[in-house]
Amino acid sequence: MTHSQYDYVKSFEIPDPCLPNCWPVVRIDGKNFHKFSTTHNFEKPNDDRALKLMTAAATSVMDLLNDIVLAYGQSDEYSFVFKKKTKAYNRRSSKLSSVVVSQFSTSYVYHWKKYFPDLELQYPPAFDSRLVLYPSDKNLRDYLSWRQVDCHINNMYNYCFWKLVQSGLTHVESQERLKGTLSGDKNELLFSQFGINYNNLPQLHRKGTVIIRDKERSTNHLAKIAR
Ligand code: DGT
Ligand code: MG
Ligand code: MG
Ligand code: MG
Ligand code: MG
Repeated sequence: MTHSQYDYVKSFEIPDPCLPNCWPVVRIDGKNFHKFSTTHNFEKPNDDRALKLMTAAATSVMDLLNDIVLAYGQSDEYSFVFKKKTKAYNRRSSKLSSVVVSQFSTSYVYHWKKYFPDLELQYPPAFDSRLVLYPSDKNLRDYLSWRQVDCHINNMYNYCFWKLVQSGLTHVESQERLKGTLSGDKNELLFSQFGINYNNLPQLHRKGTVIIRDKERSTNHLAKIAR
């Protein structure tokens, strides 16, 4: 390899390895999906086509990166858990984070037509990504629980909100009606006013999607379960 006067610039690139013995988790999230979901008339509060498209894109990420053992998704986000001892990209954080979000974004666009055959994509969506290291199994479990609780809380609020709007209240009135309500109050509201038993709503909406790699089968076969 030839050396040049420019070689010194390489030293500005700071190493960013993931610590050993930690679970690397990359979370991607749609940029301004408030606008994206409105522009594309996503069904409220959950659009199954959009959720399935997210899962198709996540599956494509897992097909590309064999060291991802599990993914969890809800709303406009997906978390990807790499195995603790992954050597992919020499554990370089920026590489792992960027290849995940890049594959996810292109797959989302690539598969769009399959899930929205009658609706043209209006503009290219963007996703952000971050990598977080979890040092213990408990921390990892708690991380996944945290994302699932977020799914539950938002879903319950959104179900109530859109039911109130459909019943004739304005957005502001619906917000006011829900201000300060606890989970039990929202359950009660759905049941008494709309005859909906929250626990009978689809698990996909209440709990999100888990994708696990099936080790028994070839690495490209992924078993999907909705929890
Ligand atoms: P960000 O992430 O800070 O760039 O901003 P947003 O707008 O993406 O906010 P975020 O990620 O906290 O919330 C997700 C947004 O996406 C939220 O406005 C609801 C919308 N969204 C996600 N999935 C669905 C869906 O299935 N149906 C509808 N109607 N909206 C959805
Ligand atoms: Mg977002
Ligand atoms: Mg946000
Ligand atoms: Mg989000
Ligand atoms: Mg290269």
